[in-house]
Amino acid sequence: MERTYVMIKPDGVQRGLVGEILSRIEKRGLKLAALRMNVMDEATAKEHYKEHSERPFFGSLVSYVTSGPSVSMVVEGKDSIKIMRAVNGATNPVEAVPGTIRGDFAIETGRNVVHASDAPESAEREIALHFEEFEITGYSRIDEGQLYE
Ligand code: YYY
Ligand code: MG
Repeated sequence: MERTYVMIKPDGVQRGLVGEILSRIEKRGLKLAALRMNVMDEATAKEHYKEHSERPFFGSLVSYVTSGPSVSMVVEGKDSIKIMRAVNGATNPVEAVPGTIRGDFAIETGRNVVHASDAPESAEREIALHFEEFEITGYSRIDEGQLYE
């Protein structure tokens, strides 16, 4: 089973979207393997977004993700990385189609509510950055026999 790192950013928490977003992930059939709310510290945020460190929006991105509580999770399932990118929708909400989280709940790229890892290497890196291995649970959901062929 593939794992990915997903975050509900501070705007998602402030706007009361935590339950809605977790529900979409669960209903899709993906498993919550780890789940935590905290205020991300600046060093962790800079490390998380280090691929963007030279971009003009880096400073505001780091202030935004550290501005208040966010929800971090490890999501598990077959093809979970690609599925979560699709569930979240396009980075710029203007391009995100309705039915996606960003397409239903966001307007601007700088307040796009959610994050999900974009590839196996980034998923592994981001999970290790945000979670200790002992925090990640291993269990089966009772619907797995119907979800997977
Ligand atoms: O992975 P994803 O979140 O969909 O987009 P990235 O291109 O990795 O950018 C990360 C993050 O940076 C994006 O979710 C919002 C912010 N951002 C921005 O504020 N302005 C941009 N022009 C591009 C990205
Ligand atoms: Mg990204």
